[in-house]
Amino acid sequence: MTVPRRILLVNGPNLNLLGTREPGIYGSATLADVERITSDAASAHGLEVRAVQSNHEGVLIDAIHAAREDCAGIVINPGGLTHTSVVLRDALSGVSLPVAEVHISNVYEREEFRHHSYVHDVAVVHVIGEGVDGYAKAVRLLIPVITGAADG
Ligand code: CA2
Repeated sequence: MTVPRRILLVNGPNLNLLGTREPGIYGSATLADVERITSDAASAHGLEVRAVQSNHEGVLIDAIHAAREDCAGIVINPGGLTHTSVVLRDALSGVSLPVAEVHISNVYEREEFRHHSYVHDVAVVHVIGEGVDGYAKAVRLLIPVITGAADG
């Protein structure tokens, strides 16, 4: 079977507020900017991006399940669900696609409750605290995993 040339980009709850509040933590880029940055990085490697953002956990789970059909990997910033959601973790491990976990802020330099990620050990790539450019880095690091190349 040929590998689909598509990546699913998932942004979790409240990330639709990017660029409107808390610029000191998250910068001034918007969710649209994040989606463009990710698409540009993917298209440089001949891949397209399907982007989903939702404030509803079930919508994210359904999008992850659907990715089984036509995506080669997942780039996800689960937002606050990172620190709370076994359900999201189970969905990611259940689809058996390579996962890149992204956080815009450095969660390890913030409150202790942000230090634990339920997603961490189901992801093969982690980009933490590199701002919105971290999404492009996540794509670049995910490509060799998707293609099976030794490095990227
Ligand atoms: O640093 C990240 O990317 C986070 O995943 C963002 C989450 C937070 O709960 C995680 O601990 C770290 C929060 C997303 C909310 O984004 C906002 C953006 C602008 C204004 C308000 C919230």
